[in-house]
Amino acid sequence: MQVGIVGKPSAGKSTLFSASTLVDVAMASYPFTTIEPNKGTGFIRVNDAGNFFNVVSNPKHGFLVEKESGNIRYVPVELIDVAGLVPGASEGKGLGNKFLNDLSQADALIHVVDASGMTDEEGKATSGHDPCKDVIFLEKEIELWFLKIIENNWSKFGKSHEKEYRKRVELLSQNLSGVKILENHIEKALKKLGIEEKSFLEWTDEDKMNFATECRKYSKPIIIAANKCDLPSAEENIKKMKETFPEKTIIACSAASELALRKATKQNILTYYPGEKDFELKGELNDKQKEGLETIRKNVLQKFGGTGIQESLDKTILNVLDYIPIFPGGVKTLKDKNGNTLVDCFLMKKGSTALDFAYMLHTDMGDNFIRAINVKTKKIIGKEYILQSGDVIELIFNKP
Ligand SMILES: Nc1nc2c(ncn2[C@@H]2O[C@H](COP(=O)(O)OP(=O)(O)OP(=O)(O)O)[C@@H](O)[C@H]2O)c(=O)[nH]1
Ligand SMILES: [Mg+2]
Repeated sequence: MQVGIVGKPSAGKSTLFSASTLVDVAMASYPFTTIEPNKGTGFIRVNDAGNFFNVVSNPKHGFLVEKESGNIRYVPVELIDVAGLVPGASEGKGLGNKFLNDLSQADALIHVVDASGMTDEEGKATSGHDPCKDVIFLEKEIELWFLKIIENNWSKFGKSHEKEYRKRVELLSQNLSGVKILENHIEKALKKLGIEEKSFLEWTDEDKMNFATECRKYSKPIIIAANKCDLPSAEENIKKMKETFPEKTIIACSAASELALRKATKQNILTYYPGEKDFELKGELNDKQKEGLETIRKNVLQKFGGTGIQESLDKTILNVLDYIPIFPGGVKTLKDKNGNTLVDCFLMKKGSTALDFAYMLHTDMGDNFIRAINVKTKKIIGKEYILQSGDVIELIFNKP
């Protein structure tokens, strides 16, 4: 699973990326600081299954934060930070298509918007820019990119009178799999537009554009990180964005604040867990450091209930993509052969079954599945059992 970080130049994409991954990357106030994409690992927060059993887990990937209210598990997800996108990118403006191709494998996008209105549509310093415009243009550019791919290949199958629905889905899927538009996305889009029965010859230009738009919604769903909320001009703009786009997920964010807190944690001058509403100072701090951190506390954490960065990642995976955490474990023991507890946590699409889980772990486990056990309830479950968030599952299968 991969999450793409997108937006116009200077919106704060690389700052958000660096805050989430602690990878050092170039960040600066001039447009097109990033050219080659940055890849790294971020983490989403889930309730650790060890809490149910009163044990402390030892994650093999990610990490655990022990808290009285319940331990929190940070599960890794791949992030990609790409070059800035300007209006006309799908026609080659700015860094154009190169940038777009870097996003091909993303399953969802975090759109970083400069909510302060202090940068224009090309990322240059200004004041009073309306960030609502950025929300619209970015989605349009991605949809135009998809439209271009559809149109480029249209001559290959667009003349065909293909009568069979399944064949048409297959052709479209071959056409669009390179940008991870899958068959189920295509089928949903066709159904939504009511053009399942139309042969390709009957498709109008409008059908093609609408189809690209629907494919974008299903294959690259977007949440909006309304960034730079630490700046005074952002508050009013964020309110306006939420009013203008009530159907969108819009989260007030300060990537710069999150980065400062994460760096200070690394330097051991404070205790802060990503996603928390507060931090604790420790060690020797000079006045300037103290003042900077107190400003973050007052202007961001207290005002918005956090920096929004962790929330953006969590919501992308858990709400927008609808994934749930599933833990392999056993009724006899939750430990692996090295004595470590609940070492793995996998993210599975809501609606996945016990059999899907077996296949995800190993083809042999799926092929030789006998039954499974819900370790929390100790009940036997069949292959059709629909997994629930936080389930601990023991698989019983014939050894091949
Ligand atoms: N005040 C404030 N400034 C921020 C925030 N996030 C990023 N910035 C600043 O915005 C500028 C651009 O940040 P980058 O992270 O380089 O932006 P980008 O979107 O990656 O830009 P390109 O790579 O050029 O597309 C830098 O000067 C950052 O310090 C924030 O939350 N608050
Ligand atoms: Mg950048």
